[in-house]
Amino acid sequence: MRYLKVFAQGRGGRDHTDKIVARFYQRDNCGADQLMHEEIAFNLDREGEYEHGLYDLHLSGDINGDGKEDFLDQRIFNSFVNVFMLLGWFDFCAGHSHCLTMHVKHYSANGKPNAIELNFIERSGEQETLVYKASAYDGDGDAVMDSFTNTDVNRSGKVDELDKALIRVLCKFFLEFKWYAHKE
Ligand SMILES: [Ca+2]
Ligand SMILES: [Ca+2]
Ligand SMILES: [Ca+2]
Repeated sequence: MRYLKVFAQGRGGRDHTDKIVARFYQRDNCGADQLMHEEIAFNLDREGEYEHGLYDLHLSGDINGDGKEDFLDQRIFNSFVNVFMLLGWFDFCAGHSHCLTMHVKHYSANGKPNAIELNFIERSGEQETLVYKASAYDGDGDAVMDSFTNTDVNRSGKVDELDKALIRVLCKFFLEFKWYAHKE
């Protein structure tokens, strides 16, 4: 199984995000996780202020697996990072951190992903706690997710269309990474 783990690092609060790290893991049959590649987006502002959409990307190469290292890799990762930041799923308190993992949960008969799971995890030392999860489903088999769990993913205190839009767009970019094994 392949999955993606994303987290932000900074000096406190959502306005002081220094970088966002995305790690692409592969889990073998014995349950051991292997880090296959890591991508980083640094905040460009020297004051450490979060400036929407402005990142200095440090990519390992061809991250969408199309055989080319080009602007498309940059564009997908930049877009993904921007949506991830809208979740506000970070906590820079000492000893605590938040991360999001995403993986394809299910495939349709034609081998296309038709369910994606998002896990919102809090880490404290070596301990990882699943705080909540969200899922997206593709009902009509075109590999575009079209229904979503009622999850307050941006922690606004209510579940509304914005939460669904965030899940939908996150899943869209996640699928563009092609970080899944066909028909597990
Ligand atoms: Ca590429
Ligand atoms: Ca669909
Ligand atoms: Ca919400």
